[in-house]
Amino acid sequence: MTDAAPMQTRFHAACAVAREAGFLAKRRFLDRSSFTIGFKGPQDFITEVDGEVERLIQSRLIEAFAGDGFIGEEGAGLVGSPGAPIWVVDPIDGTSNFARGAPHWCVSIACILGVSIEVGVIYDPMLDELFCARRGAGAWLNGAPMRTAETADLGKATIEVGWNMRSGLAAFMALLERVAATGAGVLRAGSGALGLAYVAAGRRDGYVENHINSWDCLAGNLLVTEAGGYVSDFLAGEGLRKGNPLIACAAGMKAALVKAADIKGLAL
Ligand code: LIP
Repeated sequence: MTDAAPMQTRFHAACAVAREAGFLAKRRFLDRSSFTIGFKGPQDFITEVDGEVERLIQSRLIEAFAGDGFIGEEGAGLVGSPGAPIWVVDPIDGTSNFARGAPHWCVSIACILGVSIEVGVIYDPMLDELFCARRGAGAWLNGAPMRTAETADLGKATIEVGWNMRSGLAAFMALLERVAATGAGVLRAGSGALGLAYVAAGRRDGYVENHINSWDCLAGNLLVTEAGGYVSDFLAGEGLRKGNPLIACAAGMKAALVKAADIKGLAL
């Protein structure tokens, strides 16, 4: 298929590829002897499955959309034609959960055009839940429309605070304390992409992190905005290549959560 394919075609292709990739990852997940566990850094888990799934996703999407660019968490990179869409992919988000046998991980596929997220697809094969969105066309969970929660009081909210070793323990603990001090329920579940999908589905009220990478969050960011929520300007500056801080939440949470989280370097 040429690069003239409209975004709607890319949306449907991304949904199909996310399912195929999720089925492969689930087979490996259930056969615990089919992979080994390594570390890219402190608490930064990696298995052979991450690369296997990423290569599958890249081959399917670039075969269908020759000329598109590709950025994968595990290193798959392809420079596309000038001005072409770029696929931004985390083959397994929640790798620490995947590695330890905890069924809270997903496949995350986004497609951007310039600084506009056009397609976002997150598939959780363990629950067979496909979260998807196309810019301007709404957000869907297994074919049903998604809306973020109506919560407007942090004291009644549930907020996920993402954790990674990139920002340091002190910054994480300070962010966690600021959010918890509002009376919100706080948790860290180990998959930023699923955390964002849950905000879009109204299961949680917000997701905050001092630093998150583009492949972890671009699909989820579109889900949240298309479900009526707020997302900070993640692609500002070097967000695509270097990551950025992130706040994503139900619309009624925005002012209070941005104030309470007080994340340095956040682009509103
Ligand atoms: C995940 C990210 C997130 C972080 C998680 C985990 P990965 O990425 O989505 O930034 O909070 O702990 O690191 O490494 O599982 O693909």
